[in-house]
Amino acid sequence: MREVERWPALRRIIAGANRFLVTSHVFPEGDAIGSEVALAQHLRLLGKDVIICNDGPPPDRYRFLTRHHPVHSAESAWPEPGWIEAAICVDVSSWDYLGTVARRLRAARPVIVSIDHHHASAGFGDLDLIVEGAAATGEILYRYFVATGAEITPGMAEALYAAILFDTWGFRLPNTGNGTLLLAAEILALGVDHRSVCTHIFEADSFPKLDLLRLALGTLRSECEGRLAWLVIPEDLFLATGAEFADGDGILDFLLSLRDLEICVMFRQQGSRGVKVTFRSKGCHDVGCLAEGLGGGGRATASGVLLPMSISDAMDCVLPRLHALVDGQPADFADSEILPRVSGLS
Ligand SMILES: [Mn+2]
Repeated sequence: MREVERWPALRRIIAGANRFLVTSHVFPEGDAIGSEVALAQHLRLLGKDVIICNDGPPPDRYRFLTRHHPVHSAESAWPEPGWIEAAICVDVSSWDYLGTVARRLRAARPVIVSIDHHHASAGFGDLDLIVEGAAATGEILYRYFVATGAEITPGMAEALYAAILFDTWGFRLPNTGNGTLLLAAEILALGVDHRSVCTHIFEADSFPKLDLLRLALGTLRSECEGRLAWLVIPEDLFLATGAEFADGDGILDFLLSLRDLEICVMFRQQGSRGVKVTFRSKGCHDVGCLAEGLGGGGRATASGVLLPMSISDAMDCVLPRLHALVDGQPADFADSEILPRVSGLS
């Protein structure tokens, strides 16, 4: 079913409930938080009560968005039993990527909607609005607001613009198309300061994050005549720099500047939970399918998986698959036999 045909269904669900939980994936970033905040403001304009709760708290750099509507961790602000009538999950359509929110949502049993642009293989909510061609979930929301004649305040526009700017990494990634730029121009015209959003998203790094980048680049290796590159962030690099796990976000994108590179990957220790493996492709290989085969998920050009093992085991597991992908050989790995269902996102 095309997206426009599902919009009346979304509108009906919104009209039929008064108390909404809005949520997104673990480690929420620009598209997740921007989409949540824009949707929450839309629901507030309709007179609904809204709480935004994620697995964990939002990174500080998104304060310019959370001033429009607060974004909480589930632990600090999960509503009382019976409060949630409908839950709208943005930028996620899988129980695995909801973290602790999944267990709480399953217990609350509200009507569940997902609005997402990631590849989704199975039905997730009561209504799944998956638009894989969209550059960001913020783009889907913008199209919904326009199609339904909803008011878009400057605050909503800023949140939607931040979502699209983040997921295209400043309109640089392969998901950026003619339509993305036209739509971004429309959103800017609603009163968004482009430079201000860029500053918050791309120019808000701490010194420990840059220090982490310096040490992480020391582990950089290139294989397959430069078509594959990878780096590693073990726990001791976090300890040496004082950087947090989330400070590793974006480090992999620096590798995209390498000439001849087709795929890059980062192995990042996530405490006792295992190793977060993150993939980027310049577009000629589908790293979304690769991550899905490992139990994770994402898009063709940006994906990830959390592997519950050591960094060296994760490298032994992942690098041969990448060699096969880059060399164009059909993969013959018995994915499901080695790996339990685990979570991860780009
Ligand atoms: Mn997204």
